[in-house]
Amino acid sequence: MVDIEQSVDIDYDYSLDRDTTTLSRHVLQQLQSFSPDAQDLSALMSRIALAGKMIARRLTRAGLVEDALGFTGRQNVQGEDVKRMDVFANQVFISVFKQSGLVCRLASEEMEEPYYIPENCPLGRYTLLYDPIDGSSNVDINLNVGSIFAIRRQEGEDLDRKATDLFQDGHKQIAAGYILYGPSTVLVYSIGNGVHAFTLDPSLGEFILAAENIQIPTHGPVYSVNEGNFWQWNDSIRDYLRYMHRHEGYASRYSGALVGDFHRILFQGGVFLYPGTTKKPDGKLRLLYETAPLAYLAEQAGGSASDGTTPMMDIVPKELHQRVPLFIGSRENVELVESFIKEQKRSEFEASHD
Ligand code: P6P
Repeated sequence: MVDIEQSVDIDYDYSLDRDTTTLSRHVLQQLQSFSPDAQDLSALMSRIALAGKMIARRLTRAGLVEDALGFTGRQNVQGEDVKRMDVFANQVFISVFKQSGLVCRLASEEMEEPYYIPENCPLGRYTLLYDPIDGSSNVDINLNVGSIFAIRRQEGEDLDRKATDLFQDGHKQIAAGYILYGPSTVLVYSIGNGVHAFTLDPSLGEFILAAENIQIPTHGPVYSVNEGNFWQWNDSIRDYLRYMHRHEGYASRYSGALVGDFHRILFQGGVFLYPGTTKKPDGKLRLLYETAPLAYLAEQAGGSASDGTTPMMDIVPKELHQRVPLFIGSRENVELVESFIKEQKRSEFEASHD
C-alpha cells in the first residue's frame, strides 16, 4: 500500500481545506462522531443548505422571473398578505425533505397546521420549524430577507396529528439557525457547539465556512426597534427609548427584517426588541420558528434573549403560532431593557400596595 504522503509532496493548503469544509463536514467535525444521530444532523443541515441555495437563486432573479414577486392575493394564518416568494420558499423546504426519511413534520409561519410528508411518517424522527421568508416585505424592494429554522426531535408517532410534542420549551431544539439573503447568502447555525457562519460560493454551489464560534459582544451600540410603535408601548419601553435618545454611544438600526437586524447584532453587539403593543400585546414575532431559534443562537454565542422577564429558551408554547415579545442580543444591552421593565413592575406593585 503506497503511503500518499510519500508519493506526493502535500503542503497544507489552507484555502483547499477551507473550501472543502462544507456544512455537512463541519457538523461531523463538531460532533467528532459518525454515529447515526450525527449522520442525521449532517444530512438535515445539507438539505437546509440546499433549500437556502434554491431560495437565493430565485431571489437573485426575482425581478426577471415572471410571477416571482408581488402578492398572491391570499392571507396566511397570521392574517398577513402572502407574497409569491413566501409560497415558493415554503414549498422549497418541504420539497428538500421529501424522500429523506428524516423529517416527518414541517411547521411553518405559512401553514396553519404542520405538513406531514407521507413517505417520511411516522419513521421521520425530526421536525423542521421554519419561517421560510422572514421580512418578506423587503423582497419587492430588493432588501435583505432571511429564512429562520429550528430542528426538534419528534417525540412519539403523533398519529392524531396534534403535534403536542412541539409544545415544549426551546431547550428541545437540537439545531437552529438562519439563512440571510443579502449581498451574499450566509447560513448561520448551531447544533449546541457554538455558532458558525457559512458563505455561499455560487461558483461552487456550496456553503463554505466563514466564521466559527461567533461570540456576541457583551455590550454593543445598536438598538434595533420600530420606533413607529412608540405610541403603543408601555411606559417602561418608552423610558428605555428615551434613555437611548439621551445617552451617547448608541445607534438605531432597523431593516424591517429580523434576520438581518439580528445578524448585525450577532457581529457588532446591541439589542433587537419587538415589545408588545396595544394592538399586539404579545408582540408580532412567533415563538416556535422565529424567537426560539434565534434565542438558541444568541445563548450559544454568549448573548441572551427573553420576552422581557422570562428567558426565551424557557418559554413553553401553548399553540403553534404563539407570539411573544422579543428582547435579544448582547447580555448587557438586554439586561438594560429588562431593568426598565422590572422597574415599572416594581413601581406598579408598590402603587397597588400603598
Ligand atoms: P414591523 C417581518 O414581517 C417581521 O416578521 C420581522 O422580520 C421584522 O423584524 C418585523 O416583522 C417587522 O415588523 O411591525 O416593524 O414592520
